[in-house]
Amino acid sequence: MGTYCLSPEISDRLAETAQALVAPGKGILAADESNLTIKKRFDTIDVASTEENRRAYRELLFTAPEIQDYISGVIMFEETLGQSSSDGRPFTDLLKERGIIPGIKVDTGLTLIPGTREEKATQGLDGLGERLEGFEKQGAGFAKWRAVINIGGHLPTRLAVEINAHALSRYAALCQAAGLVPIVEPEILMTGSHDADACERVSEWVLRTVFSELSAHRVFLEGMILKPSMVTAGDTCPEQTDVDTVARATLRVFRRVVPAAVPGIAFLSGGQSSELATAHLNAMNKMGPNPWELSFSYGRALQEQPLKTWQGKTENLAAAQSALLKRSRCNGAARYGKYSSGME
Ligand code: 5MM
Repeated sequence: MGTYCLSPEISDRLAETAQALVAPGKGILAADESNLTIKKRFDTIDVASTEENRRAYRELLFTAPEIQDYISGVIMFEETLGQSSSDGRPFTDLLKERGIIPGIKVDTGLTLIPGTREEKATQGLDGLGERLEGFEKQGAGFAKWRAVINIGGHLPTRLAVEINAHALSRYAALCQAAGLVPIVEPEILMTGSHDADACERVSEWVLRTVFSELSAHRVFLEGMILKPSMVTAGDTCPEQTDVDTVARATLRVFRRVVPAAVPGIAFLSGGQSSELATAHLNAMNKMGPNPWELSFSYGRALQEQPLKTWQGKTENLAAAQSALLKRSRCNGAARYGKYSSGME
C-alpha cells in the first residue's frame, strides 16, 4: 500500500513529474507573484502594473534563450496561466515545448489567525479540488501553496504551526488526487532579530509537524517537492552566520526531519541577495551526498537582476533575458557544488 488510494498511473506520473522538477542541474523559477506583489516589484522600476505589462514581463522570462538547460519548471499566478505570448501561443504550450513544466500557485493569500499576535494562516482550501482539476486541464503539472511562520518573542505559537501544517497537507493531498505534484512551502520568515539557533529550532519543529501531518493526510512523499527556507539568522540580527555555517545548519535540520522518499528540496530565497542564495545552495551541494536532490525555487534571487535590467523597455529585453540566463546558469552550477564567484 505504498501509494494509499492513488492509482498506479497517477502515482507513477506524480513521481516522474517530481523527479523532472529536481532533475540534475535544474531548478524552478518562481514567477507566481500575485498582482499585489508584482505591483510592488514594478513600482521599483517605475512600470505600471497593467495586465499587458505583467504579461509582457512574464513573456520576457519564459522566452529567455537557453533557460530550459537550467529551469525545469515555472510557477505562475492564475492570471499568467491563462495568458499567451505576443504571437498568440498560450504560455503553458510555450513552456512545454521548451521542456519546462508549467506550475500554478493555488493558495489565495494570508489571513490573520484570531487570538494571535499577527500570525497568519494561508487561505484557499474551499473548492480547491475543483480548481485543481481545472488547472490540470489547462496544462499545469504541479502546484504551490505557501505557509508563513514568524519567529520573534513567543512566536511561533503552536496554534500557528499546527494550522499551517494542516492546511499544507490538505492541499498536498488534494493536489495528488488531481494528478498535480504539490510543492509544499513552509516559509520561516527571515524578518526579525532572532539568531540562527532560533531559526534552527523553529525549522526543525515546523518541518517535523509538516511531515507528521503529510503522513496523516496520506500524502505520497515520492510525488511531492518540499520548498523550505534555509536556516539563517534574522535579517536584523547583529550576528550573521557565514555561508558554510548556514549550509551546515540547514543540512543538519533536513537530514533529521525530511524522509529520503522525498525526491527533492527546492529552496526559496526569502530576501537573500541573488549571489548569496546561489552560494548557500552551492555549499549545501558540496557537503553531499544527500538523500534528496537539493535545488532552487527562487523568485527574487532569479528575477531581481532581469527586472532591474528590463525597466519596462523593449530595447532592454535581450539584456534582461541574458541576466535571467546568467542567474539560472549560476544556480544550475550550484546544483553540482560547482558555482564560484568568478561566474558572476
Ligand atoms: C513570488 O512570491 C511568492 C509569494 O507571492 P505572493 O505573496 O504574491 O502570493 C512566494 O511564494 C515565492 O514563490 C517564494 O517565496 C519564492 O520567492 P523568493 O523571492 O522567496 O525566492
